[in-house]
Amino acid sequence: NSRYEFGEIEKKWRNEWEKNPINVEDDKKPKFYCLDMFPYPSGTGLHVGHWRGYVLSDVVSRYKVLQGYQVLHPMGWDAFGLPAENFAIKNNMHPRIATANNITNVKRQLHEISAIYDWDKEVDTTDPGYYKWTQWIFVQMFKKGLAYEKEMPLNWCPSCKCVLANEEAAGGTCERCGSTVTKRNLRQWMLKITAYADRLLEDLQKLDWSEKVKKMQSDWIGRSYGAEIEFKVSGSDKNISVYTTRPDTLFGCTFMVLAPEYKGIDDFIAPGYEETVKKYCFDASTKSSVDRMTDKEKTGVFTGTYCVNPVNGKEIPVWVADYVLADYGTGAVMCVPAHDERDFEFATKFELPIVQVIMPEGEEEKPLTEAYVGDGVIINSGDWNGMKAFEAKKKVPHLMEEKGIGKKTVNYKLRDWVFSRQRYWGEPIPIIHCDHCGAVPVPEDQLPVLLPEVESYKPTDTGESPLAHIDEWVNTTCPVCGKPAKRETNTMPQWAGSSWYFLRYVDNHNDKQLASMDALKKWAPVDLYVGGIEHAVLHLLYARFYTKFLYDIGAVPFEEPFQKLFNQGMITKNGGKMSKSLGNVVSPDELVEKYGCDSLRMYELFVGPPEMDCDWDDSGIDGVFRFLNKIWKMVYTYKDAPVQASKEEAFVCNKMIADITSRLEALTMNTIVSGFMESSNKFNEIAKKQGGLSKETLETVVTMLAPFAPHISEELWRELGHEDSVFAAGWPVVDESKLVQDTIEIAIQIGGKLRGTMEISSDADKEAVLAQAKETLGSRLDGKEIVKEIYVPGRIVNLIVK
Ligand code: ANZ
Ligand code: ZN
Repeated sequence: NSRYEFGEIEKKWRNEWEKNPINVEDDKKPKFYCLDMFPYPSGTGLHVGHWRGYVLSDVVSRYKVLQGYQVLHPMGWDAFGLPAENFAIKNNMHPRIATANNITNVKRQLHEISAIYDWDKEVDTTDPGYYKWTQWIFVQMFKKGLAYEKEMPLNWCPSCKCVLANEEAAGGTCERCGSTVTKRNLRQWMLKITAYADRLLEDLQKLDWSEKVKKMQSDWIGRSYGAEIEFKVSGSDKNISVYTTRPDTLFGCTFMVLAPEYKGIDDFIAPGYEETVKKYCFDASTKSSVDRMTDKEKTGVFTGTYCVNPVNGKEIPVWVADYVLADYGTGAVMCVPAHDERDFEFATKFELPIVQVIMPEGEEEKPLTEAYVGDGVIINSGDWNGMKAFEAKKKVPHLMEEKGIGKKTVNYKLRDWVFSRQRYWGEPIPIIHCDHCGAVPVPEDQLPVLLPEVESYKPTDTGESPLAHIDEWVNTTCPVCGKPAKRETNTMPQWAGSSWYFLRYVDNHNDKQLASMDALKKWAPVDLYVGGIEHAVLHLLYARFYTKFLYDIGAVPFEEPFQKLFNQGMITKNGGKMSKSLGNVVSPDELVEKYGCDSLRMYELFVGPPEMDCDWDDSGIDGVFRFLNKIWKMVYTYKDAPVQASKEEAFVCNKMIADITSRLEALTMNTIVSGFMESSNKFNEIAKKQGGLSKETLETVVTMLAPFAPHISEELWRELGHEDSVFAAGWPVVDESKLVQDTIEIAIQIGGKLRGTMEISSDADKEAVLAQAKETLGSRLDGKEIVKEIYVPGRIVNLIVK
């Protein structure tokens, strides 16, 4: 059969690989753990954008198999969460059933991609055998004091009726439904991720991740060094402590601002100011924190109180303004309008004094039209005058410490993780509330706490989950004292299950441990993690936190889960996101039907640099399809009458091995597809010249194509006379000697006088030799006109000039 019947071929080999897997566990081989971010099994299935990452990781997995690795390439389902629950509420279908249907469909699609997933390793976060361990981890955190309860004003989505983590409320709107987020006071479970802030920051250095993602994480953690300085309140024995990263500007502090929620603010409101200040504070509480920080016009009110700048004894007014946040630093700011943009705006609006204390070196003092935030020398600061600002920054905190009015401090932007949700479709938090014993963890031998059946999945307006209505589930006995007690009715956020799933794959059937040490040591950590950049701060930070915690309690033998991270760009349609609501989703199903899985796989890689966003255009797949047809024809044309490889053929073939291997290592997949296209054109030219191709060349092309287009490669490999799979062939290795082209040395003369020498390929023609000779001479030819060019083949170039 000499026609490329992709449909038949793909079906045949997929069946064969299912019977005889190409990737088998074999501890004599080195391991490679290649992980995809597992999908949420949505009702719409996968689109070509999802496939981009899955194809890339599958290509790497197959490449590693060819290189002789045992590869772990698992897949699973991040299946708790809101969409299934919202669907359940709308259609009154149990989320478990809707989720199971979706999984079936997405799994079918994944089969069609022919990724070498080991389905025996599948995990599903909603499976009790899985979430038992999600709950177990929570209990361990509780025992170590890392899970705790707190009453706090939280981001509340009035439409999802649910608390949101800061990460889910970025921009002041709900990440899922877009509603404006408000604040509400509720009891919550928190995870103390801040206890790991330093390690999460410092260990970033050890990781082979893009600088972009590392920076996003370090900005999110936001460690800054500064000082806390005490200001005495005039006419009172109280102090107000401020956090500043610029203690060098202390002489320029001309007023102070407190956050509206500042604890004990009432003590600092002078008689007659109560009404205006309290009204201002109330209004601020209804604004989102993002609005507060980004509002153009600064607002604020004077409290009537003054405090004393500790370095110059001057009295400065205390204001309240909502651009200062209560939960950062101390909630109070020493304002230096000359050197801070927000303070400058505020001082300008309310006509507060502006005193410059840092001056760019060598300049004269003149009135400021904006805050000067640069470096310089200290002025207007008593004893400190003449010091460099950066030196003062280091010295002042010590000075403050000596005088007993301050100390060096570190601050973080990172906050503890709000870990409870008032929803049904999540892992129950394994805690029992007892009037006598307080919050008690469910004993480990009673895990998992199963998610009970409910009548209605709707969350309630009281801020409780639907579980709160199931009396027979809620009422239980205290595991410590045996008296009546109540179960916690909050569930965990969707991030819980995805924070450790990569650990479970290595030993997913284990019912004694989340995974055995042996299995973890054998496979983990992950060698390559592929997924979208939208997870840069949420999932990827949580997963690192969980892993570090599990390392600390001896459950996991390493501290960082993902050695190398690759973030693929998004696939867009006419520049916009693909989404069901926009009706522009390209499903892989029809393309597979029309061109085959191999063409679609290669086209997914060909669309552009894999780390960049790319616009999808169906028509481009045709070119890839034609390329595969050409390969098919090339093999069929030359396979039965192989010739000895010429020097040129061997050169092109080894160059291809070298280029494609290095591009694969660098994951520049799009250039590989074009590289294949180029080499195959060259091979066809060479074949015409010499009347055929060598068997080595044909085998090399087919083997190297196998990770990308596995089915056609397997078929052609057998056509080349092999009994076993192409994936057992071994990855081709470059023969460096074939890459050395013979060169000769040629003398270059001007007017018969030796002016240099050059190396050039022995088969270069006269034209090429003369061109390189002129290039070598370079400026020596400036202003000269060449009147005659003489070439003594293989020996001398002589240029006669005027
Ligand atoms: C005086 C000063 C002078 C400041 C100057 C800056 C520039 P980072 O680097 O992000 O940590 N600040 C402190 N607590 C705050 C709060 N709760 N809400 C809003 N702003 C607050 O920022 C630290 C700086 O942000 C601190 O240093 C403080 O202003 C302000 F020329 O103190 B600075
Ligand atoms: Zn008790």
